[in-house]
Amino acid sequence: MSCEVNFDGLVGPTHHYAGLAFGNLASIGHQGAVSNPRQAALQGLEKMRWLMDRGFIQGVLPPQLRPNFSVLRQLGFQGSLQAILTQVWQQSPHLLSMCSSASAMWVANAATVIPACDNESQRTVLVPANLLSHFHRSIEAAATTSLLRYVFADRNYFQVTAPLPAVAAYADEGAANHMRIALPRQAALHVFVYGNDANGGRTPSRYPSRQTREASAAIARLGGLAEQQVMLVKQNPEAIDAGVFHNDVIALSHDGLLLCHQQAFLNQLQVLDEVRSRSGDQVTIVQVPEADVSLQQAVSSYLFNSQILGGAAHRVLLLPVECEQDAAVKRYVETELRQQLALQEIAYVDLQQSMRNGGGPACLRLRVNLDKAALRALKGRLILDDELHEQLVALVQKEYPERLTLEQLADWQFTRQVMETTRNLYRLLDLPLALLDASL
Ligand code: SUG
Repeated sequence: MSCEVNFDGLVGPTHHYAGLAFGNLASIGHQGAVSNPRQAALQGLEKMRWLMDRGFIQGVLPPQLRPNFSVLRQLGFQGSLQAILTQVWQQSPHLLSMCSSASAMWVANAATVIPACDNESQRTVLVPANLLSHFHRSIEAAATTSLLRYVFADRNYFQVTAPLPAVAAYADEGAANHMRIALPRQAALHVFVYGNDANGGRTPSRYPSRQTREASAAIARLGGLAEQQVMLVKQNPEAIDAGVFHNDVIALSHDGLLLCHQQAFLNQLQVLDEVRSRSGDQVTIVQVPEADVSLQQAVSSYLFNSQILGGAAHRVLLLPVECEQDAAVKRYVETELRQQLALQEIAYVDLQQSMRNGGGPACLRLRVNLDKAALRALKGRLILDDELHEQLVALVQKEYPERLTLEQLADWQFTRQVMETTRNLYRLLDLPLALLDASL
């Protein structure tokens, strides 16, 4: 019997607001705001604790080393780490900001995961995302691949592939554009959502699409999925233009449920008919009408970036607190969704620090289905218990800055402290410090 383990990305100590993600309205809207990395990490840890307290198995993934000196060297900066820092700050503060982004916290973009029970090899396949639509995110891929290869090293249970080729035709943003619909008497259906494809068709006009059909098809192949288990679905270009930069901002799946906004997909009625017929009518689809929650409200409240957890006996919905603050969204959740999703518990979580960069509850987690043996085969100390949670909170409280501006990123003493904090986290999580070499 396998169960879903949520691995949340721990926010790194360089979390800041640089307006780096064009098409992500929150990121652009908070450019230059002063961030609070300590609060950001504590908010994330509080969310993890909430799940753990309800009996869900909760994992944690560490931040990456920032700034990413390895990329700066690749771009021609030379000398000691301190010399590199000085040069890049003089020549391009923006580049330093990109290379210092804590964006690896949004682990829904770390990889796409195909559970062992869904494919022929009977191994969980993880395909690290190349994240190439934005420079600051593309530099995550190397360290993410090393980390996943270390944690999921046991070839009896796991296979971690290489990221897809880093060219626009294979732009891939991981699990954020993938939905798995579990079905009782047949193989799970995998819905891959993309924004554009080589054959043309409608594309967004304002904002970029971040996932291609070709990338999604390649991941389905790598995951060893049979053709009848795979659907490739195009995002609604209007949704992308309204700020839906990933599918998980407008739709989500859990077990046999699919929850989506009325405007999530192109040709939505046909898409949903096909989901129904492919699943032998065993899927529960809840479509949220524009009249109840507008596209704009979906984006500002992040309703669809919530997490549905648990089985039918105790189904829980965990939403960002922004959904509680929007009266229409709250009403819809507490009446319609409570009933249609048969929810036993609804809770709102404060992730404001991450939300200001466009990262809600679901962005911060990567779902991995694991049975007991596979769970035991994991390397590192990544499954949260009271002790680990306490230790992480203590480390964050002691070492994370409470206020961070761009200027501080250029300060050598600050950088040394941040690097030491990252090393301390790896020590606490029983991860080899050599994993940090990819960023040095
Ligand atoms: O890629 N924001 C991230 C948010 C990712 C959210 N993830 C999911 N939806 N799964 C992004 O747009 C902003 C960083 C900055 O502006 O400083 C950023 O990268």
